[in-house]
Amino acid sequence: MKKALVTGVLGQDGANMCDYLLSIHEELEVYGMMRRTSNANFSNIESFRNHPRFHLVCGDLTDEVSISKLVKEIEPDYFINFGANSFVGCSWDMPLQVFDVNTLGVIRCLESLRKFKPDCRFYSAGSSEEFGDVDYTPQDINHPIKARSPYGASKASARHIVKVYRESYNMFAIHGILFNHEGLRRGEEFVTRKITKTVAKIKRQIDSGKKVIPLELGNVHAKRDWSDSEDFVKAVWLMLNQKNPKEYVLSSDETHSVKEFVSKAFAVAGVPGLWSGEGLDEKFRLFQENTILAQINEVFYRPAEVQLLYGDSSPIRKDLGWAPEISFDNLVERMVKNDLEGPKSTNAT
Ligand code: NDP
Ligand code: GDR
Repeated sequence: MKKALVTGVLGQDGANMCDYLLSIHEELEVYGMMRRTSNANFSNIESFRNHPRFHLVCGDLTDEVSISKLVKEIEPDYFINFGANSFVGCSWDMPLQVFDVNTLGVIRCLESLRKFKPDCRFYSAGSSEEFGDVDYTPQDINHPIKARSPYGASKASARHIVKVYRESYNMFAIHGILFNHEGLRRGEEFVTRKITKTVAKIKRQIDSGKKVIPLELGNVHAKRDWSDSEDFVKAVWLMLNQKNPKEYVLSSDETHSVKEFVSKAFAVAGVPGLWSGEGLDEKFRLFQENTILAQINEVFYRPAEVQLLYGDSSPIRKDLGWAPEISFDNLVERMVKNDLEGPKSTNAT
């Protein structure tokens, strides 16, 4: 039996990856690593937590002892590192913690593998945030590193160290670049989930004749290349199983503004609206009525912003035959419908 160790299992991608691996492989033991917290939220793994080939293990990317212990005990054939402080917005407030988890954490994984399981295949989750204030569009794997946040810089540093280990020790270690990806297991502080959850709440307020409490956002003009995480975990697995450790970009190859996401999400919920105004006065109002559905609150602005992300994933589509199945419209629809159904449905199936 082969073994895969996946960090960040209570988060979006870790849970989707374990779910996917358990569903496609009968000959794979899957170890999901969570960090110890006083009140952990297991909702993302409820659907497979009791699967006979799934094992929930504890470890922390900031603690070398815990990572080495797991590598020694499990002897994984695949190590998929989705664990991170993944929220760009908070990375200015805690840059040292972000580097400790996202950069030093990667070194701890690589060192443990180098010492105890050097033939293990390692995936490090790179980010389009490394491209920052982009030089050209669409961005491919050769785009220069121009990070705009401590988070982006931490991922760029991780990318360099993965390359160093790959070339120095001949390890199968890759840092594939992921553009934004969302879905039913998405954390609530990220803009897509914040929008879909609030849209569902507003729909309930309207239906029950209650006062509408508007959605509050920061920079609604930012453009992102949004995909579904369920498509991406399949591509990461393809990357890990190719002959040579080549790195790829994963993206939908489309770009949409936050404003567009908001309009679509309200439309899916049957609450059509229109944007008007500029800057801090920009508002999204219920069609032909004055009710404000969404407005700007500058507390959500960031010290430096990445205005435009738009990927080029043609190389992985051509070389490894990957093709995403969930379009931008499907993604918005799935997320809004899931949130309209209420809290019980936040466990993806
Ligand atoms: P999430 O925030 O949903 O999941 C990250 C997980 O990492 C959480 O479960 C978190 O634990 C865990 N974690 C945080 N700190 C530690 C630590 N010190 N030790 C062990 N685990 C820790 O992120 P995603 O699933 O969306 O992202 C997965 C990876 O992909 C991340 O590395 C992210 O930076 C990267 N990425 C994501 C993109 C996206 O759009 N989703 C795009 C590009 C890159 P807890 O649940 O306790 O908080
Ligand atoms: P991002 O995702 O920073 O791209 O990082 P996020 O959803 O947080 O922001 C996307 C864009 O929306 C703008 N925005 C807001 N964002 C949040 N969170 N809350 C708001 O109220 C709001 N209003 C406007 C942001 O300014 C930004 O421009 C995600 C994460 O998953 C990273 O881990 C990953 O590496 C990158 O995607 C690629």
